[in-house]
Amino acid sequence: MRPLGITQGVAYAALRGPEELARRAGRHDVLRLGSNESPFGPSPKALVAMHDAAVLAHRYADPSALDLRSRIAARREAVEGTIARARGELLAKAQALASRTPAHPLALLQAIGAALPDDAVVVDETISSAEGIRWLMRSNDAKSFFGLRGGGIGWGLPAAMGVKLALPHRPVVALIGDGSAMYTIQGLWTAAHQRIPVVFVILNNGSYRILKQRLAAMRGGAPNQYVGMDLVDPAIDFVALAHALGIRAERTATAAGAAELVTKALASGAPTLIDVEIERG
Ligand SMILES: Cc1ncc(C[n+]2csc(CCOP(=O)(O)OP(=O)(O)O)c2C)c(N)n1
Ligand SMILES: [Mg+2]
Repeated sequence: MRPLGITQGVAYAALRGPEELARRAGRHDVLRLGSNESPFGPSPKALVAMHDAAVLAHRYADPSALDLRSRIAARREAVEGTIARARGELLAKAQALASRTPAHPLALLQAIGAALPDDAVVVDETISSAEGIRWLMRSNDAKSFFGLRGGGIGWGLPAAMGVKLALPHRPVVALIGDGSAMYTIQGLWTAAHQRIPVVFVILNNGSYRILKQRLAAMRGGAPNQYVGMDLVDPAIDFVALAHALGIRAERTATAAGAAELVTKALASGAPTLIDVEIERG
C-alpha cells in the first residue's frame, strides 16, 4: 500500500467515516491513521489516507468546488472586505461625533484608541458605551484586551490593577462606567498605596444608563421616571474621590481632551483617574 496525501475531497468523505470514503472512492484499501490532532475538530478523531486520491476528482463535475483551501481563502477575503467597510463606517461615525461636548462615547473610544501605544492593554467595563470598542482599540495580541464575561459589575477597577501587576511593562488603561466604578472605588487607594500605575478613565454619564435602556426596551418606550438609576443630586465628584484616596486626577468633557490626558497620565508613571463627562443618552 502506497500512502499518498489527503485531498479536500477525501476530507469531505472522511468526515463521514472510512466506510463512506471507501464506498465513494470505489476502493477498499482505505488506511485509517489514528490522531488526536484532527484538522476536522474533535470528531472524527482519525485521519484517513488513501493511495489513489485522484480517483475522486473525476467523480465530481466541478472538482474545484471541493477545493477547501481556495474556498476558505475566498470566504476570508469576503469577510475581511465586510469588516474593513464596517470599520470605515464606524470610524466615520466616530469622527463626525468627535467635537461633541460632553463627549460622545464612540468618539471618546476612538480618540483614546488612536492615542494608545501599540503595546497598551485595555480593560473594558464601559457597559452601555461599548459600541465599537473591539474595533477602536488596537488589540494586537491576546493579552491586549480584557473584558467582563459575566455581568457582575465593579470588576474593572481591581481587574486593571491585577493586569498591571501581571504585565508590569505594558501601559494599562481601564475604561469604566461611573456606576461600575462606584462598586469598587476604594481600590484607588490600593493603586496609590501599592504604586500600581493604571490609568482609570471614568465614563461619567451620571447614571446606570444601561438599566434605563433596558427598562425602556422592556416597556416599549421611555417610562415617565427611572427609579434609582440616576447618580445625581449630588453628582459624584470622582476627581475629589481620587484625591481623597491618594491618586492624581483630572476632568474633561471632550474626546480629544481625554486622549491627551491619557497620554500624559501614561507618561507620568503614576496611577491616575480621568473623569470624562459623556452624553447621558
Ligand atoms: C454586582 C452587580 N450589581 C448590580 C448590577 C446591575 N447593573 C448592571 S449594569 C449596571 C449599571 C452600570 O452603570 P455604569 O457603569 O455607569 O454604566 P452605564 O450603564 O452608565 O453605561 C447595574 C447596576 C450588576 N450587573 N452587578
Ligand atoms: Mg453610567
